Amino acid sequence: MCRVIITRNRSVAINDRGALILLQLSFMYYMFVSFSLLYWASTTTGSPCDRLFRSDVDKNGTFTSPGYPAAYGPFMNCNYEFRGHGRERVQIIFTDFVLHHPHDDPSEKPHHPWLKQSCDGADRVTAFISVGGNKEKIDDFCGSATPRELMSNSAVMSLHFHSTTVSRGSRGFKARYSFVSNFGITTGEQISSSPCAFRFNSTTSTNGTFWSPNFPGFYPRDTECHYFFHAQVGERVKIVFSYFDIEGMIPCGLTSASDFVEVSNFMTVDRKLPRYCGLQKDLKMESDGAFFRVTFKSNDRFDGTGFFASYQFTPVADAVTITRRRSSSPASSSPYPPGCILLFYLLAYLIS
Ligand SMILES: [Ca+2]
Repeated sequence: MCRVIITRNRSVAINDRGALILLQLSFMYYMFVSFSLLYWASTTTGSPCDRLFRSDVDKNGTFTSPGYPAAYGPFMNCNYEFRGHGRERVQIIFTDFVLHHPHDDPSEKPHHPWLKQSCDGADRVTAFISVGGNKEKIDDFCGSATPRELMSNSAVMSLHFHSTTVSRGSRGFKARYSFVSNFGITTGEQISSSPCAFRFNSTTSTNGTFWSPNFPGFYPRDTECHYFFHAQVGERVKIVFSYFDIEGMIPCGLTSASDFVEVSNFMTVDRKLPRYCGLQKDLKMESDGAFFRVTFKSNDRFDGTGFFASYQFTPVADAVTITRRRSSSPASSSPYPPGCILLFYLLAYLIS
């Protein structure tokens, strides 16, 4: 009886051991498959044409589509990642751009430069930025129209190149990248203590030009730049916007979800002066005194191509100056000739 029990126990023990080994083998197989899948996933989500550009390695350089200027292959998916740091922005300037488009018929291309060809079903480059930690698409670019300059809203940006089944010999694209801290604005003196501010002094130059970030490309989102103009005593600041394309609608602020340009005679808001947005032609303004401020601000959606403006420090109007000179001169303020005045004083002396 006891033997039977022992046998049964042994039998149970042997069965348990077999099950345990089977379980271990199953677990090992599961782990092997899992690791294999993970390895496969890690090796297949990347692509041989992926590129990573870091500002601590190179501040600028060039990159191209695979095989450029020869034709690129079909079914390509290439990621180009750009990683800067601090207040650096990524600026992309395409120098050549010829991608295959299934509707590459000139009659189907938009005639107006503001209109874009649809990229549906076409080889394309898609630009992404980071908004609140999430990857957000800016736009698609396709066909043979060279895209405008691009600029990120932070220190990171990425491009994705996708090709369809047939490239038909299109040579692809070539572009230049830069990690910039000046927002593409090269005039004035950049104020290092501010994220984006530039100072223009009359003592340095009496006239010049300034423009929005990344002009003539689309300005970056979530960006605020200040332009401070300091004239000398007796001077005023004249501003002329020769190009103005700021996405938005009146009243050009938060209520209309608009980007805007604000001008002010003060560091604070100037209640006498409106904010500007939309398309404007030959927009002109003049300061009341020796200080003027222009501020550009964009929000986190939709883009425009910004503005290009000229500034000039000019003396206060000549007529005012002449009036001041006359009023300060006793001889010129008298209605009588100098000789008459002398005679008057002489007669007064003799009579007394
Ligand atoms: Ca906007």
